[in-house]
Amino acid sequence: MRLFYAILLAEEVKDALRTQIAILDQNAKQGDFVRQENLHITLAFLGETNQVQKALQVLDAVQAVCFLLQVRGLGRFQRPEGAIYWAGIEKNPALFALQKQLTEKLRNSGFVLESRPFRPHLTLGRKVILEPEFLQSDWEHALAPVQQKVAALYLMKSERINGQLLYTPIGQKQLKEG
Ligand code: 2AM
Repeated sequence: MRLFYAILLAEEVKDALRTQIAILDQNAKQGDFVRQENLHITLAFLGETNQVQKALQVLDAVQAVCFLLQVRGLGRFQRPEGAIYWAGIEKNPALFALQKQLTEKLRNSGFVLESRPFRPHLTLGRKVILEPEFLQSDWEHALAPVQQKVAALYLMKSERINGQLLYTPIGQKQLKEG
């Protein structure tokens, strides 16, 4: 099973991002855009593993308090096959602490994780090539900051069904009220 740990988004945040994805989509020659229900922030990526019970135990062992998260800013990473477009996350010590705790627990349980630094983001589209006349800088300023409460962490299963990515929560850890 292909697994990752994620924070899921409030409807209000997803609505704001859907508008920005639609603008890109309407102006794209090419692109794989993230469907609204798939928008998420990854905290740790396990990839293909059969250690599902252990992954659920780690999720259950996480102890954290609910916190606020602000989505702010839009940007892109240029890639040879087309750009990755993303929405940014405002600097957030609680989010970094949660990611650190989770990845430490995973490593202590024997999972091997990538060692690249945590750069929280929301991927909006991949392999995107826009029409040359599209005003990139206008789009990058188009998102009003939106915030949400983070009250749970999820273990997600990732599948490709008929060419379409499907993410399903298979475990949920409620965070404590602060
Ligand atoms: P991305 O949005 O930046 O591509 C499911 O694939 C989730 O895991 C995505 O949020 C993806 O991030 C993240 N992820 C992190 N490392 C990954 C990797 N090596 N391969 C695929 N997805 C990865």
